[in-house]
Amino acid sequence: MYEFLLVFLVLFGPVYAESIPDYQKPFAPIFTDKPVYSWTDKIIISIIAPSWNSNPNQIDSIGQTESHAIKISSGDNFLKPYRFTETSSNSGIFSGEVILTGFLHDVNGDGIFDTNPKTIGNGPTNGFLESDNDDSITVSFEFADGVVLVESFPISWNHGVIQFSKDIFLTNDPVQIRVIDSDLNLNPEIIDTTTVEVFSDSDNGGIQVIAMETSERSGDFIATIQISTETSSGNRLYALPGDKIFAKYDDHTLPKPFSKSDNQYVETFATINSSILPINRIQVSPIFLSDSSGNPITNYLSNLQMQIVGIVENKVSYNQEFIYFFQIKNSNDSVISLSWIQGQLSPNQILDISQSWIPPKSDTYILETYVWNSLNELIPISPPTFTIITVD
Ligand SMILES: [Ca+2]
Ligand SMILES: [Ca+2]
Ligand SMILES: [Ca+2]
Ligand SMILES: [Ca+2]
Repeated sequence: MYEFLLVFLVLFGPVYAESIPDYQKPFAPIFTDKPVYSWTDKIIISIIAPSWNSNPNQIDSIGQTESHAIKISSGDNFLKPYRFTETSSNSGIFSGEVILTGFLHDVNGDGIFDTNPKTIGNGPTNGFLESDNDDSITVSFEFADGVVLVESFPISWNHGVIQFSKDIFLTNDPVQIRVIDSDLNLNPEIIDTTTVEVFSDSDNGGIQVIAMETSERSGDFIATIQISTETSSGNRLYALPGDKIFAKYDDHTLPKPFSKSDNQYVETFATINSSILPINRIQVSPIFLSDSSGNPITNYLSNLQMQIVGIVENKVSYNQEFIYFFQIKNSNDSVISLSWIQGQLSPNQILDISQSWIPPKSDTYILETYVWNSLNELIPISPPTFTIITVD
């Protein structure tokens, strides 16, 4: 029927406007811009009703009279009559918008309702309609006497999703966090916000950041933070290389079979890496040998105490734990001494490390140094050094 009418319209133009609807086969050309809506979205509805295009040179409207009313309803709440206007003077397509206002509900668990439910408006774009979380919206239009077109479409809450923009961030990367939950698009005409908790292995308390909706109706929220290797504040989260960082928010708008009062944390994580490779995080200088007063010595004698002195420099901008090993081998390649010093370096700190040693006899010795991050992980954080000395 509809295809036939279109052909007719092309051939005879406005004559079509005079045609009488087929009461026996009413088509139901009511369309919406989305198949499913969240509880506080905007609904854009179109009705194709060429027979109501009574003047091809002017914008006609439908639905505002009681006899041929448009009714938009959700549960017990409804708007009627509701006026739709023609999309252009000769389109025969009529459209209207309604903003769903949900019901009284606290979406973030702070004890304060975040919605403003109301049902008011007469069209074409000023309507507000209260709606439940798992209602359906019904649009009806009495398009000819006794012929009512009806279309329904569902409302549903959604499981939220939270994401970091990458799996691994370097300490100097911006960190983007995204929340996708169209239930948090509480007002489809403004940019909404939502709060996200972000924390790390090094700072379990973490920070709270505001994520901004990417457009008025997107239900897609983005926040950007920086990593700090010193302290958390504002949009900076304290995290060290090797840490996991976490982002979460509490979804108080869960689809069935959850109930209205249920809530569930939605969480994700990423890993922080230093932009400096582990092997370059501490710089060591070659060792030198001194007497007990710290004066360098050049002649090495057996049974005389000397100090082996190394220098470490922290090359990263955060505190670093380290273990510095001295290992001494004799000319048979046997380890005759192993000792270590454990400590922490503040950002860019330079430190002398010294260990006393008494060569047991005349020989050629190899003095080796190693720097690791910890006894548990054994990650080298500087290259080893090797120094050969001959003791008389
Ligand atoms: Ca018209
Ligand atoms: Ca609230
Ligand atoms: Ca919005
Ligand atoms: Ca939700």
